[in-house]
Amino acid sequence: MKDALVHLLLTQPLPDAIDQQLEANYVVHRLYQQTDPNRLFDEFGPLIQGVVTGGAKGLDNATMDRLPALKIIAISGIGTDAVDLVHAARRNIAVTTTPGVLTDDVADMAFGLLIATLRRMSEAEAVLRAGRWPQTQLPLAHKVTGIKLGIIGMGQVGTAIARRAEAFRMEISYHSRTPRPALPWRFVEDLHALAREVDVLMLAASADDGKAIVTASVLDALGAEGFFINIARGKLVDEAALLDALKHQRIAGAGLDVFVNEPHVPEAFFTLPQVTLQPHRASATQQTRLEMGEIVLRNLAACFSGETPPDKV
Ligand code: 8YV
Repeated sequence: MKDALVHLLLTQPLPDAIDQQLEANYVVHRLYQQTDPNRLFDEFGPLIQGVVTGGAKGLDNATMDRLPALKIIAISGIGTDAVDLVHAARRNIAVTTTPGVLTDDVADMAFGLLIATLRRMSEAEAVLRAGRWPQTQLPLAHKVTGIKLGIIGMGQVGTAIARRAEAFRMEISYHSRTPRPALPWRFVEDLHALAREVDVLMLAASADDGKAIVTASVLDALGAEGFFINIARGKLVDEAALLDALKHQRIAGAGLDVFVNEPHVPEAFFTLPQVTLQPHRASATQQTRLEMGEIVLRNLAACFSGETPPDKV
């Protein structure tokens, strides 16, 4: 039964089946459909008790503070870097995520980008689609099987990527805040050393402390033969340095699902044939988004029946 007292704010669309369940149980306000968000906040801000948002979108403090009755920020995603957890805790607002269910999709996308980039698939497809195959001599690509892969971040996603890499007989090493001796892969304490020795540097770290770790000097260490793949967060990379390294062929190529200022991507990327680009799609499958949505529903239900949401961070 619809509890007319509970108002929710959605910052981005959810799968239809999830949206329908929200509609059936709550009063739903859709921020992404508003031409004048201020009106929504003025009229309903004091009533809104729950926000459903994405990992990259999160909720900024100014918006949080326009919602005085807020009890829960339910993230449909695993990243909490776009929510100020300290600020939320101070206001006694629960923050929840959707752990576990998107790991495989993100690792699959990481591999898709790796293969597409090393094999120059975007560039070759663009030639074919433009009808230029007959007159084009494409450069040879880079072999994928057996390469040296360096993974930054060895959480669930990093581990899933490494498991896939084993099937491709890659030589796997990783850098992370803490070594994980139970895992079979080689830990490298110095990120520059890791970048120097691998063919592909794969970024799979969380962005909780918000600062760029893949800097100009890390890209220089990766070098002109090295490729960079990012399925984590744009802000973990010095994007200007990445563009510069690509433009001047100081690295060989990049596969990117994430950017600093999404959904806006520096146009300079579009003209680089050695780059594969995706608009933050790593978890964007019907199956996974549905599972993520179910977890959001269970966290909201727990919160509004006075229980601790099961996926509270
Ligand atoms: C989603 C993400 O694309 O989990 C995350 O933190 O960034 C992605 O899986 C995002 O949450 C969209 O809902």
